[in-house]
Amino acid sequence: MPNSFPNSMDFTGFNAPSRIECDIFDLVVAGKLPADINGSWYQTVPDPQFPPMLGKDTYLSGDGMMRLFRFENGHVDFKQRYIQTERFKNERRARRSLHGLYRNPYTDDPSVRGKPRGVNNTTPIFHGGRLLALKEDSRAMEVHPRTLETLGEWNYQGKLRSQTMTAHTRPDPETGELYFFGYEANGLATRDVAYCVANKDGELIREEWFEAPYCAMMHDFAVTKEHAIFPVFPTTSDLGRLRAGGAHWIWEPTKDSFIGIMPRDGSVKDLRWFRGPATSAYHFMNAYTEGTRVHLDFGCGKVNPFPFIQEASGIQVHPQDMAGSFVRWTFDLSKPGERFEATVLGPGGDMPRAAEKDAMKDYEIGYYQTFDPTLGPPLIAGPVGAGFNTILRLEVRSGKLKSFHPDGQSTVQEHFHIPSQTPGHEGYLGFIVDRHAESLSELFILDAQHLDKGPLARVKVPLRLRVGVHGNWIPAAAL
Ligand code: V55
Ligand code: FE
Repeated sequence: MPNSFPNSMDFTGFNAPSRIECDIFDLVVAGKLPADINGSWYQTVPDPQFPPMLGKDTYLSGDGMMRLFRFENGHVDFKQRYIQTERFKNERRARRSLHGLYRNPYTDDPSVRGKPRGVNNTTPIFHGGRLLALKEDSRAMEVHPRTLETLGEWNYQGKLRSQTMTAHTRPDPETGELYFFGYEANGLATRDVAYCVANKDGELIREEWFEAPYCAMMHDFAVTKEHAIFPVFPTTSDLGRLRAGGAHWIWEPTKDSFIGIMPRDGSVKDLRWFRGPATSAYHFMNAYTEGTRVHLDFGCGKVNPFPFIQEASGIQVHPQDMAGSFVRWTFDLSKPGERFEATVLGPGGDMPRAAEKDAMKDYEIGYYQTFDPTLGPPLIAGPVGAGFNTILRLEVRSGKLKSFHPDGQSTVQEHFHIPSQTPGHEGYLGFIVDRHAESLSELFILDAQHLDKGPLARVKVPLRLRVGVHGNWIPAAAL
């Protein structure tokens, strides 16, 4: 194969394709891994096996790779395997890419017309005894949790009607249910959204459809003990544009943002839409209901941050002008009208995560990431181009912040929270550190409460691990 991966930020630095499937037994660990860390961290990575057919593409299109760090009694084993989607297998047979623009099948090679084009590269979840690899444009793929062998599409035993399933599902830690949705549920650029619930055994017990105000990139949603919250920010699609071979998404700031809220056990007929000016967000930290008020915490940006979407929209925005701040939006269901309140909780950022036990309820602590320009120039990592270099611990009520950053020549991949077995202990944070100077990776483990004190252990990986997207920690007892 000729090396014709483009020189763009999507394929260089820590975004350079890796294409390595491997096993490494017993990684070298510096420092001491706490004895109560036993379980598996799965992470999904877009990793294109071939250079883009059209000469350029986004990081988001890469073939899904599943990564596994398995922690056992102070030892860590590593495994990485491609997810064998139809698309992956078709391209492997042809020894080249057969797909065109991100989420536009009208730009594909005629040999794959009408065939599935999902890459399942965004989030691994473990629910109902199954490990699933998710991406918002298609159904889940099931992967064997030990061998990482691909087992096939998972469509809830043929019950799921939605053509898509979000990469951001919301498990209720108390009931074991999985809340999720699918947008473009009825096909490309449709406004249909499917709201779904699977019970703790992984059976689909509910699927109800509604129409969003317009077709938007609904990347995440939020659920409280009482409500489901659907965000609609103006990154929009259009079937005519897709048919003409254009971009799936453009940023359309003349449109308002909408937030739909319904009782989570009620009906989509009860959805109430709140409304504000154009904003952009990808991920929600948490949400909870307090009496008649619903709180939603997240990093709120001013404009869609992805360069390929900005380019399709004819704009170019400097990273400093996109960040916005970390906010709490509060919706008062006892008041009429479309308005809501916004409070600033911290500096702008993304990749927010709270401990799983705190999901859906009033909570004290969350962790998210930011880019601190004083640490050094931006380094190429992830879909926005510049990777985050700092992890923040936010005390939500007081706004108190603690932070950790590796050094000026490293970026951090999304962190995950590991619960501790010791009562009252806040648990640990783990994340991959991209060492740009050495082109190697390490997995850091920190005490979550004292993350400013630095790593307890550093798991050395003798490879450059291409920047992944999301991951989830599964305790050994759950597997
Ligand atoms: C995101 C990631 C995706 C995608 C859409 O981080 C949005 C946001 C890795 O794929 O397809
Ligand atoms: Fe995401």
